[in-house]
Amino acid sequence: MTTSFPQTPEFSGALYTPSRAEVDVFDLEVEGTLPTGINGTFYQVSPDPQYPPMLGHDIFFNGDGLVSAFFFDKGTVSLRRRYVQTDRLLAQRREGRSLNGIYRNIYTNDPKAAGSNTTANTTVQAYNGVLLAMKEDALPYALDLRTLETLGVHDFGGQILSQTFTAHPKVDPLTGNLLAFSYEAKGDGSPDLAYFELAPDGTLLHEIWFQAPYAAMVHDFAVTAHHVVFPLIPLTVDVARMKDGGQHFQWQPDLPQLFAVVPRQGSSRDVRWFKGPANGFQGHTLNAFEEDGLIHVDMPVTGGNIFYFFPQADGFVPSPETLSSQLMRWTFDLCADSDRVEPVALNDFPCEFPRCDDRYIGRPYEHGFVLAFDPQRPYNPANGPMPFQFFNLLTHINVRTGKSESWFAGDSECFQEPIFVPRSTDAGEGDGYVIALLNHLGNHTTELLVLDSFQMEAGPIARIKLPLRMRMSLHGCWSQAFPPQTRHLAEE
Ligand code: V55
Ligand code: FE
Repeated sequence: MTTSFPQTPEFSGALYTPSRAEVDVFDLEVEGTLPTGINGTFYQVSPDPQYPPMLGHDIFFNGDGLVSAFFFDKGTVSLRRRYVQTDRLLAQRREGRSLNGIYRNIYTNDPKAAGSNTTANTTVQAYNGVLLAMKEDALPYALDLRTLETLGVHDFGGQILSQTFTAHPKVDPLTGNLLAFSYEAKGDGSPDLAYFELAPDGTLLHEIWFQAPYAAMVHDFAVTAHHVVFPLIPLTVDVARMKDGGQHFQWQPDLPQLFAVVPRQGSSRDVRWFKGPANGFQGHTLNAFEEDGLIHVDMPVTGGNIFYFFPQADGFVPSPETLSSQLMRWTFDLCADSDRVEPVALNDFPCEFPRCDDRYIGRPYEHGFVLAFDPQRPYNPANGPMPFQFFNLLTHINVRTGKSESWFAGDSECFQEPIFVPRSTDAGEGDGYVIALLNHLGNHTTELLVLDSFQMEAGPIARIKLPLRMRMSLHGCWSQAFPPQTRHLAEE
């Protein structure tokens, strides 16, 4: 190609310069001791644009989904990276350029763009023998768990009739069921939501369709033993604005943080709406559970619009220094008459990208793992302005005691979302390893770190060196869907 990426913060620097690298690296270099008991695959996905943006600028969330698989096998790790071969990617490759305009606005696309706008760039989840690559604007793509070959759009055997599907599904640890939802489920701007519960063998067990008071982003959700909770972020959708070339989402500072609480086995008649404070941004779910008739949902909440690329109507976006996401607990009482909820703080430092011990999803729990930011720690100004989503701490937080333990990686280092891997199948909650990518802003390198979950301050027990820089990513999963892990790369 003869065009180049713009030198904007979204496309430059150690975190955001596109990588575009589809690679196989057999037996990565490991520094330290990688426990031989870690066997399985860490899958994750990053938006990583195939081509420079058609309009000369773009946002991070609009990049093509590039999936990475780290295969852990008895003290060794190998890496495979492949793009999701979406219709959108294939159309671009045919034409040799980007064909898509602004994020989730098909009215700004080139006529040659694929009919489907999705990039499958937000998370990957192993389910029923395939790896699902997901973005909340469309149905998932299925990939082969081993080769990462794209198998095609996954409509769950025709059972899912929604146009969209969340990038934050959860697996119920008690049943293995996949719990998922759709918003804008009947297309751009539709206020329709749908909840889906699917058995491990792919059978749709139950679905609930209902409507929100208005179309708005529902990025993540929360599940408990008997309920699901849908946070409506005050980022609303307006198709007329989109047709005028405007953004899909607009921040509404006066709208409350809404929540729909729905019984998992219920119907649209059972939906209860709750209202939180205005001008707040509900972040990713750490975990949720019910106890003594109350439903608790734990998530970072930001006092304002953290998505600077989706401004409010008058164009205002708060400056990053004024925003801080704090871990909060929302408690819903279905017996109370009030529809008001006020969050209670669980910690006193900024954090996001929370993960729990997946074996405790939806159950009473205490251990969380988050990326955190300590503004008191040194930051090396030679790295330029602090990038979007800069996290200098990897932190274990006990939400019951409020105690936390962190590791600071250095003045030029940024973590990506961690995953938790239990030490053994019968290890207690939170007892195991925290695995996270670390980007070195100084020399543009990336490592995959392994920490002991209960000894965070001791730092990594193993550093897996990568021969390429990995772009900032979003989400992923730990899966033991197939053995063996590493050796197959050599056998192909
Ligand atoms: C998010 C990310 C997205 C998206 C919508 O992190 C929300 C939130 C990577 O794409 O499309
Ligand atoms: Fe997310």
